[in-house]
Amino acid sequence: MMDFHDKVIYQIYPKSFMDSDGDGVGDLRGIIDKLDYLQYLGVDYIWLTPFFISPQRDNGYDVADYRSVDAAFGNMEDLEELISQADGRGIGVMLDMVFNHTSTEHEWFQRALKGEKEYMDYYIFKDGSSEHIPTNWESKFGGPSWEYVPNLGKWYLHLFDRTQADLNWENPNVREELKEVLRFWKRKGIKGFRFDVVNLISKPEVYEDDTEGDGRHFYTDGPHVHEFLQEIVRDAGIENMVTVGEMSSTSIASCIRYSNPDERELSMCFNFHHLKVDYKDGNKWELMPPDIQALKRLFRQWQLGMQEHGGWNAVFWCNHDQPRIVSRFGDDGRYWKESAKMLAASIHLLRGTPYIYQGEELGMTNPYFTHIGQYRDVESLNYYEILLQEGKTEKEALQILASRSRDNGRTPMQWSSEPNAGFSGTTPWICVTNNYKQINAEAEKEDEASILAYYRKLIRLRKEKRAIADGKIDFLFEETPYLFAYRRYMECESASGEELLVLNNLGKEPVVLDTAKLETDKYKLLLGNYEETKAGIPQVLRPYESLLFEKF
Ligand code: TEU
Repeated sequence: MMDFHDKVIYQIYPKSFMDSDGDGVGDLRGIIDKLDYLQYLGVDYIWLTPFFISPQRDNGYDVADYRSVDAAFGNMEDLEELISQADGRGIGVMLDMVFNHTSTEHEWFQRALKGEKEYMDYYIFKDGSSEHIPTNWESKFGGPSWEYVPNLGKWYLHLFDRTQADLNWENPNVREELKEVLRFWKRKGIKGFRFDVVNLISKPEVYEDDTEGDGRHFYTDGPHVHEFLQEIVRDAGIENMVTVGEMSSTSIASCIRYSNPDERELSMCFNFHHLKVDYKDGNKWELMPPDIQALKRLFRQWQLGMQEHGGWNAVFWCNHDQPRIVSRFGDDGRYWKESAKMLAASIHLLRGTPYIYQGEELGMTNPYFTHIGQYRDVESLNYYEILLQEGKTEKEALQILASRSRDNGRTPMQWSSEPNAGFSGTTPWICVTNNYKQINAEAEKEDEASILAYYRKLIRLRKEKRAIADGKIDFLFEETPYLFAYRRYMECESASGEELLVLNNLGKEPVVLDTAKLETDKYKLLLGNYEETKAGIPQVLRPYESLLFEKF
């Protein structure tokens, strides 16, 4: 078994996790204060999203210095203490390496702007007059992906915000600089890395207009991406650490290469195809209910494709860019508890390493903001304007944001029923979701039937059952709409021949099970998400019901 197959990783968005110094912004000491909670939950690693010095145009994904702690989050001593205190609890710290681009406030870019050739070559500058944009590619946050610098008479590429300039990975000096960053953090005791949009680092040789799309097919999983990854992983000496690449619009074939141990690239990959099944015609800003059949199909394809060719998935529903899953594919009203638990089980029992995003383990919901003034995210603010320009009314645009904004996942962690959800002694940088009196960690710790308790059980089960961590997977009842069912089993296992059966109803209507296909008297119930569950395999699954059985 690879070292990370039985591990669970918890993502922390420091700005919204815990504010220890009462300024309304979460910080590193706040994370230290909550390590006991993370140990109680049972996670093996925490991945911290960027806390480096940054102008915060994109909440830290615009890094101005890769080897620093922004004063808003604390200082290097706080980080060192966090690493050592986490280590004492058996928790490894993973950092977020934003290596596709830097902030335009980074020293390298500032020197490039002064016309220093050496540093201009760190970025992607193209000659041209202000009227001649190099290509028609679009930024992921809306608008063109090029910005003109009048005093240089050149354009620079930014696939994200214009303050996030893309690095030129073709330049070996850039790669050396980034390896040094990795070595620096390794020496500090960091145990793993998440690489931000790392499949976008290799740009094409020729820059030309995209006649069919926004330009992504020119640079997604680009020509030298595998070479570059192999090189930095090898030279920085991080082959044995846990690494995960965030892969934008990628393919199964590419992710097999990124994550197959023989290729010596990364431990695993995030892909987002399953989180686009509610985008109408692929457009995030057009509302549509989730297409559950497409969701089932995608899981099946990715699970089987990766299994067949030795790849490894990071499995997840939530992160700081995504709305809350219980509000999205579940039901945050009547079936809040059941659907949150079912969604948890449906991915934690898959083949892959599960990620939990802070608050997901409590069943935190979208906040349903109603004013544009409540939003903070650069993408949300840009798209609000774009939607209005496209002719949407304010009400319609707000409705879209309430479902799609990245801020849905960025509201403060709900620790208790105290003011500001126990996150801060003062008004937080972004509003708390107003259901925190019912949904919070303190209340759920007291309740054996809570969503939190369910996540703890799922984490423990991964450590107890080899079939979960390392077993094979195959899918059952594919033709039954809303039924997401699979088997996990150890092959060639002499002793127990461990085999598990997972049944999830992804919908709010009951699902009839064709039990003739199962040896129903051979299964023992291990876990169920309803408070009362009969021991055997039922004829009908209740709304959002989730059951885990072991075969004997
Ligand atoms: O995100 C990459 C990315 O492309 C998306 O998740 C993006 O936020 C979404 O497609 C917009 O609709 C990563 C980080 O997770 C994100 O927070 C950063 O803003 C982005 O990279 C740039 O660094």
